[in-house]
Amino acid sequence: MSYLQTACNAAKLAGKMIFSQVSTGIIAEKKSSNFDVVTEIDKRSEKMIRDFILEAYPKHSFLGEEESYGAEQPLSQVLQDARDVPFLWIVDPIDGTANFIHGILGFTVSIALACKGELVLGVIYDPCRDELFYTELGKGSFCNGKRISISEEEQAADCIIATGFVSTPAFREVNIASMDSIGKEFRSIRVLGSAALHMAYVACGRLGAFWQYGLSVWDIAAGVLLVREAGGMVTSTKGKVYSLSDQNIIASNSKVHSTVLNCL
Ligand code: 2AM
Ligand code: CA
Repeated sequence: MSYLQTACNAAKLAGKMIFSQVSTGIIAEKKSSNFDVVTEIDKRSEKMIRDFILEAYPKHSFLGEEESYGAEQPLSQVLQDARDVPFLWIVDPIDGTANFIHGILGFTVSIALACKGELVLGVIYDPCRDELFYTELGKGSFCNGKRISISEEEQAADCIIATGFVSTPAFREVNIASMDSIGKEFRSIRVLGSAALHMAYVACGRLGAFWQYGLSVWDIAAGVLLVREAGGMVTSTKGKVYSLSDQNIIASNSKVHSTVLNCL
């Protein structure tokens, strides 16, 4: 089985399990604060994906949001060392955990593979619409077997842009502040609750752009390659080419990128 097929199968397996658990009374556990929550389903999903991938490739490295890092090394170190790691799987077992907890249908599974620090594969599965987005470096982006590409709109006023709020108060504040200027330029703003879903929607042209402060690598790694391979652009909010340790990002159809950049 190819790496891509393995990632797609793992994402679908976990995604269907998550979807079967919506509104079944799953309890949220607090992580760092009331805003930062996790459920047993996040952990079950991560274990399913980790077992699936590591069974196929026992020598590969695995970085998951919930349980697979942090014990020995801080995340910043893991990302700094990533350029020496031949195969690093970067996994968000549920992106949009808050939606999942509240019974709102907006969550995804996100799986990326980085080889020596370079993103080579990305899969985002939305079990709510049964949409499987996937890409490989140099091969374009796809959704459910069809090639996808970014929107052709040149003007921000013709595009919908999305954003989101992480659990860290300082990042929320700066994100909210930036909505004022962005809201004046774009047709409308959406907050769907999953950064990975936003990235997938930029890649397939439903959104013209997405920006957010305070993200982690597992939220966006798959989406970064998906957007790039669909013809779009991903940078930090300072306009630098995305690197795995960037937390503040803009993803767009390229044409409206500078408008977002100038608003921040
Ligand atoms: P999560 O559901 O996996 O927590 C919501 O706007 C988006 O921000 C989701 O992708 C959510 O991922 C992410 N998010 C929320 N809190 C975060 C945090 N403290 N660090 C990184 N990403 C976060
Ligand atoms: Ca996440």
